[in-house]
Amino acid sequence: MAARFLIEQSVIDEDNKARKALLEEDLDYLSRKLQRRGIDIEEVIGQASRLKVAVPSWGVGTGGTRFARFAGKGEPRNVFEKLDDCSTINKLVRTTPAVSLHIPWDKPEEISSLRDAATEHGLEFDAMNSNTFQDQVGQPFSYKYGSLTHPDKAVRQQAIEHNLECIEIGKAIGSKALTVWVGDGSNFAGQTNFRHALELYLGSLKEIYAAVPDDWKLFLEHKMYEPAFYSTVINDWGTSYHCARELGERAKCLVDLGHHAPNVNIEQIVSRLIQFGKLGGFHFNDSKYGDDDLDAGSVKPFQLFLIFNELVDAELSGVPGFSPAYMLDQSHNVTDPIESLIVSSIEISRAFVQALLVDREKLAEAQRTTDPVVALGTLKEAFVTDVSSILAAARERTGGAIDPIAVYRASGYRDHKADERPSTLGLSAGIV
Ligand code: RM4
Ligand code: MN
Ligand code: MN
Repeated sequence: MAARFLIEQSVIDEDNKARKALLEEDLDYLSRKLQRRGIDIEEVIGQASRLKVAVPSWGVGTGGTRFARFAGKGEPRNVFEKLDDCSTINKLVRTTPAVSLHIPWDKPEEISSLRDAATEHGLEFDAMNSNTFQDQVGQPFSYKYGSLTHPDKAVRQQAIEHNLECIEIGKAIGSKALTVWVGDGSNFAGQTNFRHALELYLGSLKEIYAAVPDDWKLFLEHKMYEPAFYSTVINDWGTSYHCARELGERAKCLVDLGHHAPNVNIEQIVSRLIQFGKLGGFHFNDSKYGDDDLDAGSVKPFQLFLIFNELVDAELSGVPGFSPAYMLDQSHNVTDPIESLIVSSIEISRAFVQALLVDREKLAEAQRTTDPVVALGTLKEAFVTDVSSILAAARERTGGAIDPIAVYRASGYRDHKADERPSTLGLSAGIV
């Protein structure tokens, strides 16, 4: 392979040196403020780098809408170039050491070369994602009218086999989970029978579940609508929960933040799934109207904080079996995807750290004494704390950049890639 430009550690270290003094000043100030609340800043900095979030391979390409896709410069053209980009993100933030692959988009010709590339970058593979929401070249049956819930057994079988193949690839690269999101549903009233479609789904999923290794998890991802606009088979967390229970212990529910109606109380859904032992993990993103796939924390940072408030509460209460998987799932239409993923991973860390700062005794007391003003005030006190210096320090101490975007831009990474990766992609629409 020809030499590829990658950001050297020394470049990060040099940039950090120039920013260190100001960071220390900010930390000093914040440390004194937190001390007043009985919080040790060192302890929080240590915790901050504990939370890891996986990056979706498809997120490093430029996304699009139903109308158009405006290709970016130097986009990755294959899974190896995607890994280069993912590794760049991780080098700068140090909280994204795993990549989630989508098959067949990321299907390698040789599995061993994929493993080697990941090892070279110090990356691991997170959940595998199957794709039965579009047809693949040379595939005998079409998914136009459904895949795992298609009325024709032959179509369902083809979709089941695709999922089994994803598991096989995953086993070979050290993945430990399969995420199944199906676009199956209907566009018109009467087009499908709701009960029958769900029965078919469960029948197909049982076959997939049987192939899921003992130390794996099977994530069921619900989504209210799109591409089916009238009804979707796995439309909400309740349906997802029912199916996960039917399937067994290894089956869990995955919450993609964009897959709910606007204004839905997602933090309460998260709490319910935790309580029922079925919270598998997340696809983080943000949205205004639907599955917008905008950057995490860009529209509703308070909601993201409230979700992490539930997660930290569950962890501190020692809920048995609580170990959700964290992943980003975004589509970057107007930004440099690497920058969006950097910023989003930082927003995830920010929400987590803010949630760590909640005075839980005070909150519990406010709940006992029925005092909503103090209850909300306690959450707000944590939410409005500017923890940027904690996040920067956590990055710097683990080898990342105090200012990742500045280092990334100064490195000229994107221009190097524009030279190295002449575009091979034609005109296309499509969300990813
Ligand atoms: C879906 C869903 C899935 C993702 C695809 C690309 O809306 O979020 O997780 O794999 O998009
Ligand atoms: Mn998703
Ligand atoms: Mn989605």
